[in-house]
Amino acid sequence: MTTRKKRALVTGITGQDGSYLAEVLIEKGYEVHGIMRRSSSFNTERINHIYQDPQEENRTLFLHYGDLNDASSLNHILRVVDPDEIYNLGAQSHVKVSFDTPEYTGEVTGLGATRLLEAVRELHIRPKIYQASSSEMFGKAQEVPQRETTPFYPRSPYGVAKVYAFWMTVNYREAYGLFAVNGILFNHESPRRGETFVSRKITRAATRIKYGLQDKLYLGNLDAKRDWGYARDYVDAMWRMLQQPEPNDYVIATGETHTVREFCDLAFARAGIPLEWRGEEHEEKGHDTRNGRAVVEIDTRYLRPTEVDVLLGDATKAKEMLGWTPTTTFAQLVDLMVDNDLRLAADEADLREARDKRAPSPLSPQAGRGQG
Ligand code: NDP
Ligand code: GDR
Repeated sequence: MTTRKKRALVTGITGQDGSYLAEVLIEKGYEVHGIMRRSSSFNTERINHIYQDPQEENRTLFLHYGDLNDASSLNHILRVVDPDEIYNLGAQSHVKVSFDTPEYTGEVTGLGATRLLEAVRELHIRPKIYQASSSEMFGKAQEVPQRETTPFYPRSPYGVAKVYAFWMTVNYREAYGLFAVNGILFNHESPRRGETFVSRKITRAATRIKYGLQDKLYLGNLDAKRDWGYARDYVDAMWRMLQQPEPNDYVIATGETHTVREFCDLAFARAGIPLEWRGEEHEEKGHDTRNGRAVVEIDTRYLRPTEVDVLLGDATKAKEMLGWTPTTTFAQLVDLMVDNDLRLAADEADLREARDKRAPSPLSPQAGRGQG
């Protein structure tokens, strides 16, 4: 008799965390099923390296079209897959964008969790469920550092939606005895981070500026402080939470906090551009000390109507109960992101040069050369 592989269902598999989690679960011998949205352009870039054709035998990765806004698709996928573990990572996850799309964010990030929990209840299946909760729930932090018992005070439609999903997860655990847990994860980054989150926006810009592909980086609040960890470490914590004998909620964080300005300092220095800050408030600029050129400026469009000024997590409970600790320091995280983006920028510069050589455009520096 062949034993069934453990089956995991991951919403948000095409995102940063989903892609790392899928890798980890496949390595552990799971059969991984991911829910992806239909998109007019490819949205599988982060999982292309583990993609397996439907024609392949002994597949370990299966993708299903579905949407957290579509309960019927969730019901159908759950019935077909019958997972042992569900990781609900799908979300409209951008805090600033949530101010522009509050209702949609509530639908996906908040009600999406309910649709999933309710589908599990209605189908009478008993998978273990992980809900991707967030340090944004602490918002205007009522205590420093923040731990599992710190009261929530969300400061954005995203944060409010996550608080709702958090309590729905607790409620389904208590009301129906589901093994449902919340991982309250602080910011975690990687070379796969979306390019509009501040960490990746900085590392992409610093490296593109280095190669002359971009002149400046425009940012919002340089004083915001975040507890930044490495996404690979954090998906391991998600898995550990579902291997426990009892469901519980855990904070996952590094216990260090740094400003956006410090992130810039390290990233630009790693890219070979030492920065010096001059000016006050919105006129503050980061100058390249080698030539005095301003390479970082503030654009008030990136400020948020209500900001989360400082986040700092205490992951003692995760350390004691899950044996989890972060393996990557802040400086190592910045370095590995910059090193990745230096390679991307170098490739982009090479491509641009080759293209300009083939067909000099009227705007390219080569245009007009050799014409007499
Ligand atoms: P990403 O934004 O990188 O990924 C979000 C994923 O959700 C993508 O796969 C996206 O699909 C998918 N998605 C968006 N809308 C829907 C929808 N309507 N139906 C189904 N799927 C949808 O986020 P991260 O990987 O960084 O984060 C994973 C989860 O963890 C999110 O819930 C986030 O809110 C939460 N979180 C993240 C933290 C972090 O620092 N990264 C910290 C704490 C919590 P597509 O690729 O098509 O856009
Ligand atoms: P955050 O991440 O809001 O913490 O949410 P983000 O990287 O967007 O912002 C971090 C801090 O940097 C400040 N900031 C800027 N942010 C962006 N995006 N762009 C800018 O130009 C900029 N300038 C300054 C922000 O104001 C903020 O203070 C992330 C998401 O992954 C959530 O889904 C997750 O729940 C939380 O982390 C924990």
